This record gives sequence, structure tokens and C-alpha cells, in this order.
Amino acid sequence: MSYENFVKEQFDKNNWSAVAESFKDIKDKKVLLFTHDDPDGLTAGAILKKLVEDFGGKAVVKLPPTYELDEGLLDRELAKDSYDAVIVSDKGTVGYYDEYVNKVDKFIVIDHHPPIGEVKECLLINPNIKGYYSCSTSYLAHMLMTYLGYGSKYDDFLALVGLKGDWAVKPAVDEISDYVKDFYKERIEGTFDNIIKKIRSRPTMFEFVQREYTTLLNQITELYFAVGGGGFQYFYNDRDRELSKLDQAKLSFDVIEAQRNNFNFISWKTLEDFITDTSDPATIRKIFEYFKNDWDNTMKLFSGNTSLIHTFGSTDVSKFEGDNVPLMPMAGSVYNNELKIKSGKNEVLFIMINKEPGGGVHFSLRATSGGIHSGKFCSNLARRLVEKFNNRDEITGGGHPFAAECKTRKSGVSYEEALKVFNGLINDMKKADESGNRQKAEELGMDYLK
Ligand SMILES: [Mn+2]
Repeated sequence: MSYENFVKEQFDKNNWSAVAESFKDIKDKKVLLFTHDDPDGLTAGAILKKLVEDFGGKAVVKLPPTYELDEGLLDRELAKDSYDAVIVSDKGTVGYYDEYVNKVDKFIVIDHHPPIGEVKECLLINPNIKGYYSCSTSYLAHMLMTYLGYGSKYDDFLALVGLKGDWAVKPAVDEISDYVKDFYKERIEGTFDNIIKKIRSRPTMFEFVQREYTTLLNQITELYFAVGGGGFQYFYNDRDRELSKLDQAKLSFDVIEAQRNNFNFISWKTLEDFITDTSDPATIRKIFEYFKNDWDNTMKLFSGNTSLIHTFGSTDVSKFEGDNVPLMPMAGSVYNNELKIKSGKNEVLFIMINKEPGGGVHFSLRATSGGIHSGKFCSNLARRLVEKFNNRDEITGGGHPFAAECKTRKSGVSYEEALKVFNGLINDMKKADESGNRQKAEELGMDYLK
């Protein structure tokens, strides 16, 4: 099928045309665009901003540190100017977003995460309400742009980077999600071959099933991750006086936007060629060096401080506890694969728990199978923490079957208290496992019992 036909089919099947229609009268209007500060969110934001501008509107982009859009933040931003529409991109599909729709003429959510609760009132594009199609918000933004008759090679590239950032395309191991195949064949292969070609070079954070090959795409996406703080606000302001006032998420977005007018991808052979073409090579090089150092240090910490806590079905659950550990989730994906080698036939769920410098606790899960649903685990953990300590604005959790996060941030919940709730959840899982209580097991994300 042609990519355009695929897009049309998806819009018809999912009733997304209303969302597309809502862009058509955006001329001279002001749009407030919240997008996630990870590579997918940044690239999705750049595509959506361009789309608003293509229709003659103006978009103000915000990259808040919390994943879900907090009502207080939304209200504060809306009070600063008069906006006709809000777009929330790659920031979850959350039931309580429905409570925001009356704050503005149009409230649009574009997202690929499995929903938390039910969204009925928002203008929504999300293919993962029922099933699960591996993709990215950058790709959904690109589909929307394509449906509306816009696009460019640069937008194809941005969609690709977001897909890489969220693991939907893995050119180093020849794995491309079914949901993006038509796009990949038509727009990427034959055009961006120098970017998706396998090369022997430093393995990136994306090389966790093998470490032999990478691609320039993997390297560029990792670089955007490093520069933008990766959605985890891994910032280097305190390391270097020259970086002390830098807003890294904004720098990453600005670099992505600036490259639209300097897109010499054909001449890119190495990551350094790419960096040289960006709008701020010196700062980018500096941040990337800090990132690589942190990465190596975290891998060393994992190998010294990880232990097996329980085996559920054929999934070995291992736990790491650390204090102020940078890059934990990404390095955890690579370490998770080392654990898998040790576990032999068994699958692995690696749970990392980090005491954050700001006082919060960060739980990060990486799995080699969907046997225990990481996203359900984290949303259950967050729900229990909220039930006990309140503060829904600070405590959040959720994610994909293989990768998920839960953070307590500034909720004031201590490390010990958070760990108690975590241990309670693990104990309830053990009980459900022993009793074979299917309903309870399903609720707890123990999908291996299905
Ligand atoms: Mn995403």
C-alpha cells in the first residue's frame, strides 16, 4: 500500500478526520503546543509547529519537565496570552485531559502511549486505544501532516528520528514496526540510505540486543537525547560554568528547528559531519562528552549493585538501588540485556530505583518480554502512591509493556516510604502468582498468567 493510502485508511478507520479538520481554520490563530522533551516529543513538536505555520497559524512551544500535562501549568500558560487551541503531543493519553477541553476552543491530543483512563472529549489521535501498534508521536504528527497535504524530506527525517527514539525502527538489526512499513519503504529507504546503513562505530544507547553495529540514525537520535536531557532532564548545568544558564530541552528543539534550513543530509557520513551542520556544534560536542562519561559510570554501578529479587513465571525480576544515578533508564536497557544473557532461558525485568538529587524517587523498568507489563506496573505503583500521599501533579507513572517509569518528584514522599509501597506491590504480585487469581493478576500487569 502507498503511505498516503495507509494514512487515509487509518484516518477513516479511527475517525481522526475531525482532528485534521480542526487545523484548517487555524489561520492567524495562536496555538499553545506542549510536547515531551525526549527525541520523539521534540521531533513531533517540530513537525506540528511547522504544520500550524503551514496553515498560517502561530505556535508557542513549551517543553515542561513533567510527562503528563499538569492543570496548574496549563492554566498559567493560558493566562499569559489568548490562545485558540492547545496541542498536547507525546505527553500521554490521560482521562483527566477531558477536564481541560473547556479552557480553550480546541484541545488536541496527539500521542501513541496506551491510555490511562478514558479520553472522550479531546480531539484525539492515538492508534493505541485498543491494540498496540509500535510507532511514535513524530510519526502520528507526520501522518496528520501527510493527510492534510503537507510535508517535506525534513519532516520525513524528523518522523524517522522520533520513531528511532521510541524504538519503533531498528535499522541496525533490520526491525521495522509493521505500522510504519509503508512510510519506511517509500520515504526512508532509497533516500536516507547513508543514515540507516549499518556501520561499525561506538554502540549507542539503542544497541541493546547487539553491540556490533549501529547506524547514523541511532547516533543522531542519541545525540538529540543527550542534548535535550532525554525526557528525564539529565542536564549538565552544574558541571560547567558555560552551561550553567542553558535550557537544554530548548536548545535541542532550537537545533532541530534550525536544521530545517540547513538540511545537507546527503553529505553526512559520520556523527561529526552532522554535528558540524547544527546551529551550535561547540555546545553540542561538550554536552555529548558529559553524556558519554555518565553512561560509562552508570554501567559500572549497575554491575556492582544489582540483585535478583523474585522469579515470576519465567521472568527473573532484578533490582538496582542507587543514589543520584544519571541516564539510568537508557543504560538500564543495555544492562537489562546483559542480565538476559545471565538468565539463560528466562526473561528479565530490571527494576532500577534511584534517589534523585531533588528529593524524589525514580522507578524505571526495562524488560525483555511483556510477561510483566512494565507500564501497568508503573501506573499501579503511581496510583498506590497517590492514594497514600495524594499529589497527583507530582507523582506519575506509566509506559510501554517493555519500558516504563514512575516518579514521585516534589511530592515529599521519602525514599523509605516509596520503597514500602513498592514492596507492597511486589508482595501483592507474589500473592496473585501463588493463588492464580486471574483478575488480580491482570490488574497487576502479570500478563504471563493470561
Ligand atoms: Mn513518544
